[in-house]
Amino acid sequence: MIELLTADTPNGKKISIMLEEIKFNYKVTKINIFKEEQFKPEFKKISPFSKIPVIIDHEEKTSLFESGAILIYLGEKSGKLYNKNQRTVINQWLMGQMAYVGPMLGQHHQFHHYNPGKSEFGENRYFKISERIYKELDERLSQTKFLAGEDYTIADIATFPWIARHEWHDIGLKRFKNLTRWYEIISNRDAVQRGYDLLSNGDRIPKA
Ligand SMILES: N[C@@H](CCC(=O)N[C@@H](CS)C(=O)NCC(=O)O)C(=O)O
Repeated sequence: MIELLTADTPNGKKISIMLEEIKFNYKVTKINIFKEEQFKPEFKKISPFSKIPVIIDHEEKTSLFESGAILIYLGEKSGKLYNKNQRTVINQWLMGQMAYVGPMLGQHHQFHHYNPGKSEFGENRYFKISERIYKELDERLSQTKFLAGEDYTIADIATFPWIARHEWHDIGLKRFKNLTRWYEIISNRDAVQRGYDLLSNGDRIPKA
């Protein structure tokens, strides 16, 4: 059994979507990051940067932090969505999500969604970077069906919950037809819909 310690955020949803896709038995333990539960010593022991998500694999008596590392672990363990022959390509799109797409869109959330009017520089900078990310993903998806090629992989699972915040971004997902096609295909997967509703409170995937 896998225990997923998380909050209901894009990084958290990556893992519940993956667990639904590979049909692993799991339970969610909520970490309230607004009440600073991530800084409790028992959580810090398994998450040195005090961040969600974390998993505990009770069968293996092991725990993991960092969503990309968790996706790789679950992909290897299940033999699904992380095909051995495609790993070089999958890793690039996964690392690109971890190092660029997630952190930049995360900053855009901070300036544009949570704190508008506080910094014109921050708002403009991350709006432009986010728009550029939409364009870059759209360009890639004009060449391939999914990010790492013709198959749906952990690289798509890592990226999807961030694009699912498109209403916060105000960039206009529909302007990007390949990204929209990709978004709609993934949105329609049953496992993705179940995993998106991480805390079972009826959270639905926003339409494109
Ligand atoms: N690179 C990390 C980022 C995780 C992350 O930023 N988690 C946020 C929520 S989405 C968090 O735990 N924030 C609480 C904090 O930083 O105190 C991953 O992908 O796992």
